[in-house]
Formats: sequence, C-alpha cells, structure tokens
Amino acid sequence: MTLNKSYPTKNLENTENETNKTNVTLEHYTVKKYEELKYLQFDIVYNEYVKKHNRIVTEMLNLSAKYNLSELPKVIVTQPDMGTGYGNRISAIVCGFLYSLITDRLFFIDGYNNFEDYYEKDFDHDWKIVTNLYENKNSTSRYIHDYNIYNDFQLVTRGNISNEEITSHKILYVRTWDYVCAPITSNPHYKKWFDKMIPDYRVFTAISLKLLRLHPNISKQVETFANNNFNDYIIGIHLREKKSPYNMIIPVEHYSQAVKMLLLGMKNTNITIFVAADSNNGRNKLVNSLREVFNSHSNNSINIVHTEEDMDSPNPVSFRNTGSEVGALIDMKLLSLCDDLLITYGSSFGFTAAGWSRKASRQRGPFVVMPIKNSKNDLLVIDKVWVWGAMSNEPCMYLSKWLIYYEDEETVRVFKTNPLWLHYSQCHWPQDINIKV
Ligand SMILES: Nc1nc2c(ncn2[C@@H]2O[C@H](COP(=O)(O)OP(=O)(O)O)[C@@H](O)[C@H]2O)c(=O)[nH]1
Ligand SMILES: [Mg+2]
Repeated sequence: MTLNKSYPTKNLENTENETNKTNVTLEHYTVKKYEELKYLQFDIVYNEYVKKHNRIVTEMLNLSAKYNLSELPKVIVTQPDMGTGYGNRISAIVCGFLYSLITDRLFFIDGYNNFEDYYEKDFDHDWKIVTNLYENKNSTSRYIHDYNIYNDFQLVTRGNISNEEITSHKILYVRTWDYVCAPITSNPHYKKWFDKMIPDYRVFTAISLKLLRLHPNISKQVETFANNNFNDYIIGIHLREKKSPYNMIIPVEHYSQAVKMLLLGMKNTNITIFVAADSNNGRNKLVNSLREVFNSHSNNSINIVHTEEDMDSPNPVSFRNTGSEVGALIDMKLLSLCDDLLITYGSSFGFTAAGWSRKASRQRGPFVVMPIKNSKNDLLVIDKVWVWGAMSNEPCMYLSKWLIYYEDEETVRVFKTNPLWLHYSQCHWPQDINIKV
C-alpha cells in the first residue's frame, strides 16, 4: 500500500492527547473503524505515578545513607522470567504495575536487562538501582505470586492487599508466567478503583499501552512495514507450532479455512493477511496454504504478507524460543494492528497482541484455532476446524483453572462475579486441572 498522504504518521505509541489532532498515529489510522480507546482518568493516574516515582527514587538515591528502615517506601517487585517469551513477561509486568497502583507502592522490575533498548521508559523501574538499600536495611518480603508454586489467589480475588500483615512487608514480589492479576477485577475492595480508572475493565490494554510503548527505532520498523503492506482490512494470523498441547495438532489448512470463514460475505475489499509464526517452516507452510485457498477467491483482492524475521535463529535472551527479541516485538505489534486476529490455542503471544492494542476496543476478542487429535484420518475435514471466538481482548489466565479447582468456595464465587471469568479460563491446557504443581 502506498502511504496515505492524508494520514501522516508519527510515533506509533505516542498516545497522549493525540486523539483530537489531525496528525494521527499509525495505530489511530488503522483503528479508525473502531471507537477510540480513552482512559483519561487512568492517564492522569499514570502521569502522577511517573512523577511520584521519579521524585521518590531521586530522593532515595541522594539520601540513601540517611534512610532508616521505616522510611523506605514499600515496593512491588516484578520478576519476569526472561527465559520465556513476551506473553509471559508482559503479563508479569502488567500485573506488578497494577498491584503497585492499587496498593500505592513503588513499582520495580527485577532482571529485565536493557529494557530501554526495547521500550520507552518514563521512569527508572530497574530494581538494581535500589536493591542494596532494601537489602542493607533487612527489609522483609513476601510473594503474592511465585510461578505455579504459590499464588495468593484468595488475597488477590477478595482480600485487601493493604491489610496489616501485607503492609508489614516492605517488598511484595510478583513472579509469574501468567496474567494472574485478572481476579482482582472481581475484588470488592477495588471495584470503585476500576470503575473510575478503567471503566471498561480493559486493564491489560490500559496499562500495557502506557508502560510498554515500543522504542522509536522499533516502532519505526512497524510503521514502515504497515505502511508498505497493510490494506483496508487486515487479518492477522499467529501460528505457534513448537508448543503442542498434549500432542494435539493444528493443521495449517485449518487457519486458511478459518480465514475463509472471516471473509464470508465480504466483497470488493482490499484485504491483507499478515502471517507471524514461530518457525520459518510453519510460516512458509501457512503462506502456501493460504495462497492455495485464496488463489481463486474473486470477491476481494488478497495480499499475504509477513516480515523477513529468521525464525530459525536462536534467541540469546529467551532461550526457549527462536527469532530475535526485536523481531518478536515487531511481529506482535503488527498483529495488534490487525482488524481481526486468528491465533493459536495454548499460546499467549497472540492474546498479548490482542490486548496490547488500541484495537482492543473492538467488541470481540481474537479467534482461537483449537487443536485436534493427531489422528491419521480426516484431518482436513472442514467440520473438524474448531475455532473459538474469545469474548475479550484481555489475555487469558491459565492459572484460573487452578483457582477454580483448588481455592475455597468463597474465593471461587467472587472470582466468578466477573463475567470475564469464562474468558480467562478458556485458554491453555484443558486437562491441567487434575495436576497440582
Ligand atoms: N518474531 C516472532 N517470534 C515469535 C512468534 N511466535 C513465537 N515467537 C517467539 O516465541 C516466544 C513465545 O513466547 P510467548 O509470547 O510467551 O508465547 P507462548 O509461549 O506461545 O505462550 C516469543 O516471545 C517470541 O520470542 C512469531 O510469530 N514471531
Ligand atoms: Mg511463553
């Protein structure tokens, strides 16, 4: 696509007060079909937090010798697992920041090296800069979440995170691979806060669009790709083949069939299908399958595109995955710009893209292509293409199954007062409910 001159682009994520200006960002351009997402109240809270953080941290660093333990500010320390992918890490960061706002604690991230190479940074949240101060004063700490080993879901779902016991700890750690803060949106203690700050309860979107704005060098690459390739209607597909839940599989042809379904009734539209995948082979297979299916499709012009990221190259940071860190952010951001998303069951990459987006205002979530039994028979029969339409663009929460299964009745009841509980618990590993880790 040639650059549309009436929509000059500038910083992709520079969101503040942008909505009323003529010069709109790329996200605004591609989002124009949807209601604008505005979190005016949340933006104020965020900006105030940034000021407060910068002021207090400067003071702490200047006066560190003079601080006694009781004066040290209380903190939330998020520990994303850098060996895992963005879906895991971004969820951990968003949850930690949400807790810090709600409990009026300072927010830090532990172990995300070179964060500023990937994102714009409004305040220094590197735990390294103040760790010594806390360690020297023998601060006590407590985990709210510790991967799958420990999660205080009773506290998060219906407790008061500022109660006496919790407040006695200077440090609260959030160590997770999951969007574990989701149940707090059911918590009666915080209902008023959400009603005021994020009235549509798109918590992940409100926070991630502020806290995780791409570095200009990266957003420039996203903009260039989108300007050159995206047409009037964009369908994004995320294919994840390297994770296969319970040896179940998803033939690539099922994605093509699902796209066909999305295009039903669409005529005379210039369509782009943007493909992102976790391997070169997967991406090629999917592109070929799409070409086969849409070669003869006459109602619309269809352009199938992808970035040139080498998905077979090792990732030095996220050792469990391949492809570069920057390449992953670019693919994820491009997915987030798409009008419709078709993602892979059991992968948080696509869900994170759906939520980390102004387009999260659309009233439907991504379509999730489900796996099927790896049987030799009838794999490609159309009635076996299982696609589930998510009801929200918030990430899912695989641990919600643990919550529902293992927590006390009242905690489960309160969790289910949020209608999105169904959404949160529809993803990842259906059988895990029987496995206690
Ligand atoms: N560039 C790129 N990287 C991907 C893609 N899919 C997976 N990856 C890589 O694999 C990681 C997957 O981790 P994550 O986002 O946690 O998703 P999940 O592990 O599937 O739930 C990402 O962070 C990327 O490093 C893709 O479509 N494009
Ligand atoms: Mg992952």
